Amino acid sequence: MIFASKSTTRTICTAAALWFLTVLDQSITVSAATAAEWKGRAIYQVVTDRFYNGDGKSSAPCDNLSLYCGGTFDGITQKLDYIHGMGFDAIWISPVVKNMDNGYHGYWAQDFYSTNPNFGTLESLSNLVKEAHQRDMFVMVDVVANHAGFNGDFSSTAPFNTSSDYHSRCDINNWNDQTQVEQCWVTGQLSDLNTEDPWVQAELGRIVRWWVTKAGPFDGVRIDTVKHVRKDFWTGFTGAAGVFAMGEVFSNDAGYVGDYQKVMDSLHSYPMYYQLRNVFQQKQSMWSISNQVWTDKQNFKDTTVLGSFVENHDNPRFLHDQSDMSLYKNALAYVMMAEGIPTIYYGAEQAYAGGQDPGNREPLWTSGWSTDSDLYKFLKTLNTVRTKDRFANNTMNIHVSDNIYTFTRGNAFIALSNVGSGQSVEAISPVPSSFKNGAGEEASRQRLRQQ
Ligand SMILES: *[C@@H]1O[C@H](CO)[C@@H](O)[C@H](O)[C@H]1NC(C)=O
Ligand SMILES: *[C@@H]1O[C@H](CO)[C@@H](O)[C@H](O)[C@H]1NC(C)=O
Ligand SMILES: CC(=O)N[C@H]1CO[C@H](CO)[C@@H](O)[C@@H]1O
Ligand SMILES: [Ca+2]
Repeated sequence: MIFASKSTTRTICTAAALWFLTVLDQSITVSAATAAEWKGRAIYQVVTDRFYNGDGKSSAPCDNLSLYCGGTFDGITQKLDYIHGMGFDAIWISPVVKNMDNGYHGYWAQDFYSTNPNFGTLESLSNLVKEAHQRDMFVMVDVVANHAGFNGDFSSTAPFNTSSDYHSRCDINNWNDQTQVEQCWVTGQLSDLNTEDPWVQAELGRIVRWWVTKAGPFDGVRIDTVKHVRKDFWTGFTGAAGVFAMGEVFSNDAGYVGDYQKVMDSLHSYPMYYQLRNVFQQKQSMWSISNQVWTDKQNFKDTTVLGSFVENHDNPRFLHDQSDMSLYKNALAYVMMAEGIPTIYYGAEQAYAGGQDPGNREPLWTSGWSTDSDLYKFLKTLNTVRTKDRFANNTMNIHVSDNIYTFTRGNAFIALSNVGSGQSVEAISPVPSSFKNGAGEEASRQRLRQQ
């Protein structure tokens, strides 16, 4: 039982991690965490600049969400117990490299080997990882290999400082043309790295290796803009990272997204995200979820390690588009209890409701950090159930109808509805007899076949 207790010593699996141990604090338990070790964890997604400024001025609002608001690595460290107290055992933080002006989100790299001074020093970053590990929490760092900052300011970008390190500037006009998607510039502005060039490829591998081992050691990487780089690049890149990798392929097409699981461990569950929005925001039939479960199984190598979510930094928050708290809780319960690695966006626990980026990147310090809020307690309860059943990774549909979705996860029985507050649904108690024999599962397969 590798997750048995905080004091459990995890296996040291790579030479690099071993090297790290000899150089730094011998007492830290480190590992190049694998997919198997991430499976069963739940991630809390932090936008570093918006989480906690750590300087005591915790009530200062942020005047302009397009500029730096003041969050730091030390701020996250100071609030780790707030996250851990909700039951999360992993965090995902923003890219840590030095950015061009106003790159508060981290996706506009200027120096791939320097720490973003707005967030703190390499030392404060290492301290954050160390403190997380002491709480048996994993840390996933966001990394970008597709592009540097914008508008082709090559000479001031390190180490990619010549125009031959980049693709020629062009707009993505035809999203069905994969070569354009890979070699033209995202938004027409982000300097697109020439990932066809062997030196650029090798250097990007050295960079991710450097951060994972030196600044962390991080337990995983989250990879940005995956579909904008040729697929075969990622095998070498994730190999160099040497840890669990979860990538962003922004698409609702399970066939398209699933193909990328050939070159990395995991992807954000974007196809299911769209269905969760349809079902819990628009009240479409629960069959949309059930069908997506099976579609995903046909298109992904391993659906159990996909990062499931209903909100992130790139989309309006759930409560912005649908303010019914009951629907939100049902959506969150699906993310937390169904197959996959739950990924909950910071601020969910305080019922944040921001709209399009950057409206959805509100500072958390204005919330007052209540651990008594309805949703903080709700997420904590779900994490308690999830952790108790950590190894029971089998999920089975029991009963699906337009308004009800029930499934089992190990010994837990979960019933969700999409009717919203104050509405009633058809009776489903007592628990259907099919709970034991999986008849519901077979019925949902048949229903799918008929469509
Ligand atoms: C916020 O900052 C952005 C980026 O500098 C700027 O374009 C915008 O005008 C600012 N908004 C306000 C309200 O000052
Ligand atoms: C470009 O970067 C390389 C290191 O990758 C460095 O040796 C060289 O001096 C840089 N050139 C300029 C013009 O900054
Ligand atoms: C309890 C349980 O069902 N565990 C299963 C989790 O998944 C692995 C393979 O993915 C199975 O081998 C376990 O039996
Ligand atoms: Ca590209």
